[in-house]
Amino acid sequence: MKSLSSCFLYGIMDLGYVTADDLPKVTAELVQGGVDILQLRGKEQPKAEIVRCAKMMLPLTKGAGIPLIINDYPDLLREVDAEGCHIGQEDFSVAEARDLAGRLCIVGRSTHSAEQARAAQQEKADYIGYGPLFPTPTKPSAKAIGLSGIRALHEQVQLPIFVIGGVKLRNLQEIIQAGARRVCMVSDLLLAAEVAKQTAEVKLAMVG
Ligand code: TZP
Repeated sequence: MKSLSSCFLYGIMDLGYVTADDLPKVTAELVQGGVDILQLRGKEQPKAEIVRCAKMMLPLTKGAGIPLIINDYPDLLREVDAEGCHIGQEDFSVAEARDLAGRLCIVGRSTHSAEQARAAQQEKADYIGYGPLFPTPTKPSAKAIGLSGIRALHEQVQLPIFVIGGVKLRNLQEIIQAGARRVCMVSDLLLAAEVAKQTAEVKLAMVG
C-alpha cells in the first residue's frame, strides 16, 4: 500500500458526477491513469449506498496499492476495509474520527485557512486538504481562498498538503509555481472525455 508521503495526485470519486453503475469502470480508469490515493464522496447518498460503492471500489484500489478514503463517515470503517476517512471542519475532531473508525486508519481533514491547517497538524491529522483554491461547482457553497498562502503554509505545516478546488490540468503549472506539491482533483478527472489519459497527464505534471 502506498504511503501518504508518496501520494501526489489525490482523486475523489464523487457520486454527484459518477453513477454507481459507472463506478467500477471510472475507478479502473483513475487507477490506470496513476492516481495515488482515492476518496469516495457521496453528499446525497445514504450510508448504505456509500458502503455498497466502497465495496465495488476496494478490489481495484487494493489491487493497485492505492489507499481508499471514505468521506464524512469514519464509522463506516467498521463496515468496509478502506484505509482511511476524511472529515470536514464542522464534523468531528480527529480523535473522535479515530474512535468512530475503531481501528488504525488514515484520517484527513479539510482546511480553509492556514490557521485551520495548523490546528489539524496539532490534532494529529495524517494529511490535510487545503482549499478551495478557486470557486468550484463541486462545492458551490465554499469561498475560494486563492493561491497566495500556499508557499508559506508549507513552511508551517509538515503534514502532506493536498490543495483542492478548481485544480485542473490547464492550471496545474500555476498552482505548482505557487508552492503546491500535492493536488486533489474531482471534476477535471471525472468529467474528462478520457479519464485514464487525463489522469496520466496530471500525474506526469506532478511527478515528472
Ligand atoms: N473541498 C474543497 S473544494 C472541493 C472539495 C471537496 C471540490 C473540488 O472539486 P473540483 O471539481 O476538483 O473543483
